[in-house]
Order: sequence, then C-alpha cells, then structure tokens
Amino acid sequence: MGSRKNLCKMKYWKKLHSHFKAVDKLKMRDLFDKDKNRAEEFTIQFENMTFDYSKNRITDKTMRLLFDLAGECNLSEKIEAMFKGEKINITENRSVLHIALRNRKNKPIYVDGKDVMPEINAVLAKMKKFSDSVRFGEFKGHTGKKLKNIVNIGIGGSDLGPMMASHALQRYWAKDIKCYFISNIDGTACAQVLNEVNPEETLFIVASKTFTTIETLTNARTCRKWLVDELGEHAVSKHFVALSTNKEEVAKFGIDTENMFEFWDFVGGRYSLWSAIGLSLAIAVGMENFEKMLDGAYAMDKHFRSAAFEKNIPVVMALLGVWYNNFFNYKRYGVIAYDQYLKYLPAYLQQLDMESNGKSVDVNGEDVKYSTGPAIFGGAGTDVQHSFFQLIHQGTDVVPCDFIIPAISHNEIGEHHEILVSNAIAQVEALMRGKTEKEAADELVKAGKPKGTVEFLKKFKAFSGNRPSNTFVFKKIDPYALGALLAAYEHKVFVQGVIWNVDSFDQFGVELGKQLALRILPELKGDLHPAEHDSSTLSLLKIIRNYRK
Ligand code: G6Q
Repeated sequence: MGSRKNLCKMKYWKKLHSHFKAVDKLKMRDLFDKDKNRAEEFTIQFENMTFDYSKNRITDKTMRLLFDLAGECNLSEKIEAMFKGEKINITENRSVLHIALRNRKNKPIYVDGKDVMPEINAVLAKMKKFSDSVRFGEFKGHTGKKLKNIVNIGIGGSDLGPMMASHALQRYWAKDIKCYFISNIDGTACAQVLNEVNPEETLFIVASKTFTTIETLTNARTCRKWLVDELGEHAVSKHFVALSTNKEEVAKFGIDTENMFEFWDFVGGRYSLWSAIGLSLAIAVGMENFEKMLDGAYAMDKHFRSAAFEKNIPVVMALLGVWYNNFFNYKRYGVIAYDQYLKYLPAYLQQLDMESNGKSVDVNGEDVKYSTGPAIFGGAGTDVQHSFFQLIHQGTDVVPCDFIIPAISHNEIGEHHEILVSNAIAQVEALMRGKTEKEAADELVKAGKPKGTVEFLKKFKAFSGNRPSNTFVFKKIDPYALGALLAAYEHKVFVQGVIWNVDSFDQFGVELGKQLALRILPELKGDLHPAEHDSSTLSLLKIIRNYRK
C-alpha cells in the first residue's frame, strides 16, 4: 500500500481529536429531541437493506470529519486498487480478489497480465455440474446410494464461511440433504459426525487452501480410514472431493485431482466462501441459490465501489468503528443477530475482523501508535439478552453493537417473530435512551416501594444510556441478502485496514502457536526437552503425560 503519513499526524485525525471533546459531552437522547430528522439523516437504504446508524455518538460534523479522514487516507484509490487486482496484500505479494469470485458481469480482472475471470467461471461451472449431480442423485456413492450427508472438513476460513452460511440458509437446503462440519482437531468433532452418518450416503469435502493444515488433514485421514474400513479403498473416489489451491498435496493425500475444485492464492481463507470453498453450501442449497448469494455480494461490491462515502454502508460502518476504537477507546464490538439461522454469524465475523485487523505493525513495517482491530463477539438475540447484555447495558466498558433484524421470519409461527423483533428494537432504544435515576425512582414509587427502598435501589436500576448501536433491517434473510450483508462486513474491515494502514490480508499471528505445537507434539510421548521450555510449559507437559499413563 506504499508509504503514507502516520495516521496520528494527519490533519483530520487531529481535528477529530479536538472535535471528540465536544461530542463526548453530548447525549444521544438530546440529539434526537433536537433533531426530528436525525433517523432519516443517518440512515442508508440499499435495496432491501436499511442501515440506521442514527443511534451513534455523532453529529453531522463528526461524519464530515470522518469522511475527510478517509479522503486523507486515499480510501477511494485503495478501493480501486483492490478491485483492479493490485497486489495490496503486500506482505505476501498477492492480489486480494474475493470480489472477482462474484464479479457477475464478468468484466476482466487482471493479475500479472492475465484475466482471472475465465478460470473463476470454469470452477463455478464445475461446481454447478457437480452440485446438481449430487442433489439429483446422479453422482452416487460407491454402492449406488444417493449422497445425502455432506461433510465439510476444514478449519478457519475453510470452515467458518460455509458453516455459517449453510446454517444461515438452512431453509433452502434440499429436503433430503444434511450438512455437517468437522473443523476442530479434537477427536470428538470427528466422532460426533461419524456416529451420525452412514458411509454409503456420505460425501466428504476436504477444504484446505494449502492442503497442509494439520487439523484438516488429520480429520480427513480419520474420515478416509473410516470410509475405507467400511466400503474399501475403491470407494474413495465416490466419497471424497477436495477444495484447494494445491494439486500436488491433494494427489498425495489420495484424492483424484479430477475430484478437486480449485481456487487461487488471491483468495484469502476468510474471504473464500464465494469460491469452491462454498461447495458444501452449493450442494445443500443448490447452485442457483449460491449464485444469488454471489449476486447479493456483487450488488454490495458495486455500492461500495461507487457510492459517495456519505451514502456508502461499508464506509460508514468502518468509520464509526474507528471513531469508537480510537477516540472513545471502546475496544470491543458486538454483533447481535435477531435470526436463529444467523447464530454463527458473530463467529464468522470474529475471524473476518480479528484476523484481518488484529495487527500492530503497519504496512511500512512500523509499530502502530494507535489501536487497530477491536475484539468482536456476539450471538443470537434474544438468547444473549439473557446472558451478556447486563454488561452491554450497565458495564463500565461500552460495547458498540450491530443489531441485525429481518422484518419477516422464515418461520412465522404465532407471535414469535413479533416478540423477537420488538425485543431487538427495544434493546437499541434502551441502549440509546438509558434510564435516569429519576425515572428509576418514579417507577419504584409507582410500584408502591417504600421511600427507603426507592432511595437505595434507584441507582442500581438506572441506566446511563448513550450506548451506540447500528441497526440493519432486512426484509428477509435470503441468499441475496446474506451475500450483501457479508460483503458489507468484508468491505468494512477493508476500509478500517486502510485507515489503520495495516495489511488486512495476512495472518502471521496464527503461525507461532502452530510452530510450537509441532515441536511439542513428540514430547507428549517421547523425550522431553527441558532446555527448550519455561518451567510452566514443562510442568504442563509432565502433568498431562502423567494423566495419560
Ligand atoms: C484465513 C486463514 C485461516 C485458514 C485456515 C485453514 O484467512 O488463512 O483461517 O483459512 O488456517 O487453512 P487451509 O485452508 O490452508 O487449510
């Protein structure tokens, strides 16, 4: 991304710091009272998605300064650089082209002078052919039975995307097909799935970009052995396919490369749902729905690339995140999905965001002097209202949150959805408004509590409010809407990476633990190497060896 002025020295960064002092004193309640058009002013409509960011600690001026900061960071040029296939992943010298995977108009995108679209389209066509043939029972198992259990074996980016999206779109699954996901190296993960499926009806999809990841290969070997023990070696070609960039390793593992679906090093793991990594999803929901998801993402890509910053959902999301992270010092971020099908969305976004922007060295190789990616967590409403929302409402740390609300449920049963939606709306209102001590006291008086109790309890029952949130409202969570939503988050993360001047597309932080695990593995059984460890590590090894005796 080239050398750039330090963020802290930028004109609009400094202006935002002075402006922050004024905004810090403001109450959102008052801002809403003063300006009846606030909601309208701070809402962006994108097709069937409404993004209301009015419940944030911002004024017009805040947003103007944030947009100016984005300009000062050359955001528009950086966006173009990504879409044009420039090698913006500077530490790995790679283009970042998940956007090419859903480039539905097929306009050429060049990497090293070669248009990547023909290869992408060829893999999509191969995915269509294969997913149709599994769904319609033409591609059968070794004993001639229909493949009804689709088991994706992968981890990290090769698991979370398809796992989250398959659950999000469960209503679109073919009636007789079920998806399973094995990611953890914990043998229990394998055992739980293998106990449920019948080998004759099971297709294993080994998803690994590198095809060297120890968890995935160990799980895949266990599943392969299980299948071979049941059906014999000849069954493998009818029950195993691979999704990878690494033909050689796929062949070495014992999967025919004819059964391999390729992708490329310009697709980062956590951005790979749109590639062959989505095969389990495509089989479950059908390629038509998979392509609708790509269409939704493409629509968001176009919006991101062309909308003015003021009307640009990912840009606004990102700048608000920077505003809280770097000015208010709010280091955590919540994502609350009011849709049971989206229950894994926070886990997916956790990887997307934290692996991308959990960095402390900038693209010039300098230590950053400001904080970068926040800790992301979340869950499904209303469940989480009964768990961590206490802290969200009354904790000492403020956690800005995104609330995701579909207006229509896939399961309109009785009053369930009305109750769900009213809870979601009530939460964002409560976070913004809070409850003053006087309001708390009045309620206690009304409930007939004696004066002493009122005086004692009113402080406990008061809510500071002024806690920020964004609200996404969708008509319904369908493949198109899901695609658009996920792409919005991807671009949010990208924009924040640009502001913080980090490479959002590498993940060296996950390497050290992997290296040490390989060193420690033989020590669980064989010789210990005390000189190589600290006393705690050594003692843990000894304790575990003892328990395992
Ligand atoms: C994601 C990361 C990481 C990766 C896994 C699995 O961006 O790169 O989560 O997806 O480590 O890697 P493989 O797909 O190579 O097995």
